[in-house]
Amino acid sequence: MTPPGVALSRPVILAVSRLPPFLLEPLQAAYVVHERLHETDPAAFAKAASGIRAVVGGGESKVPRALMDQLPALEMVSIFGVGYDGVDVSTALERRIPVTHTPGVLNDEVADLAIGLMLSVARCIPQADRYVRAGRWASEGAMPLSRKVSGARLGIVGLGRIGQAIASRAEAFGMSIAYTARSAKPGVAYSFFPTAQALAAQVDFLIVITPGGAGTRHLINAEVLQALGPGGYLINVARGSVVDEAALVQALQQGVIAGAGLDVFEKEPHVPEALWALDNVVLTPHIASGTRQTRQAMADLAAANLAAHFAGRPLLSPVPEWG
Ligand code: NAP
Ligand code: 8YV
Repeated sequence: MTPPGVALSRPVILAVSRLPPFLLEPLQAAYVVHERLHETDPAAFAKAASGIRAVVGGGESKVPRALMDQLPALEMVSIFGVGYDGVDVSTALERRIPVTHTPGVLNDEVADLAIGLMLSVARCIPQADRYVRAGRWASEGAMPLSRKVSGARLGIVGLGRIGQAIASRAEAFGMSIAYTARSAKPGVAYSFFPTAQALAAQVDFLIVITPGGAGTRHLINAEVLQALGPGGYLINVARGSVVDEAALVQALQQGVIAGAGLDVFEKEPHVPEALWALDNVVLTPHIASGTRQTRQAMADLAAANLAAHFAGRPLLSPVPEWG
């Protein structure tokens, strides 16, 4: 058993989101972990706050200035995810608090789901499943025909780590690939378009995989959807904030685009009921990295960043703003 004195000397950390047991348990062995105390028990949080030295949370976590201001001893933020748009990085940088994330280890998984959503919505796989279960095959006969994916034109919004993993999968489907990003990528053979709208006008499928946050808010708006057109499909595996959800609902309802595959939403876990009602959309609850294997790899990296910090070793994967 750990002697009480040793237990007291463990660094105190705050988990700002619900963590899986394979991350929470190793953290509890090394640290005193307050699980979402700031939300569940503000009075206890007020007492504990001055001793909290690190914050840990998933990619959707909110770590605003208001929270950091209550944590005078905060030394680092470790995000269990690659996206960190919920973290006020400028405040962290001002206070010389490093922020780490988990890039790379989830590329395959997120790319797989992007392709899965594209196939699902184009080939109507969930709709077909519902058709069989409802007995409609027997009573109504064959389903309406769907849309071919192989050989079609794919546009990728954000050709970073995950965007490139999506592109290499799409190559195997014989798709022609084009992309937009903040800048053209040297040495990349895919066609570059300077805006999402110009890209959308040239493709059948538009997959969005940029970071969230102020720089990409509503990058996919009514004009982009108009450019994608009545034969086009939108897939969003980035962040809900990147797509103007009200404009998307309207575009789907009015046939401005053909369909959408969505893993992320503006107000998670709330998905507009207007989307539930539409048969030309496939909806998943932010599961793109959600396999046991990949979440374990993310957990290991998030924990290793914390361990490196408290051992005075270099961080494994600080966010790019950290330099
Ligand atoms: P990354 O390597 O940093 O790539 C991001 C790409 O987005 C880069 O090509 C970047 O362009 C582009 N981009 C950034 N701002 C843009 C803008 N304003 N307009 C157009 N393109 C822009 O990131 P990653 O590892 O691929 O991850 C991307 C994002 O996916 C994460 O930040 C996260 O939000 C999301 N994600 C979601 C899930 C999920 O569960 N659904 C899982 C993992 C990740 P430049 O190269 O020109 O800078
Ligand atoms: C996870 C994510 O859902 O990596 C990201 O940015 O959004 C996802 O991988 C999340 O990090 C787990 O909480």
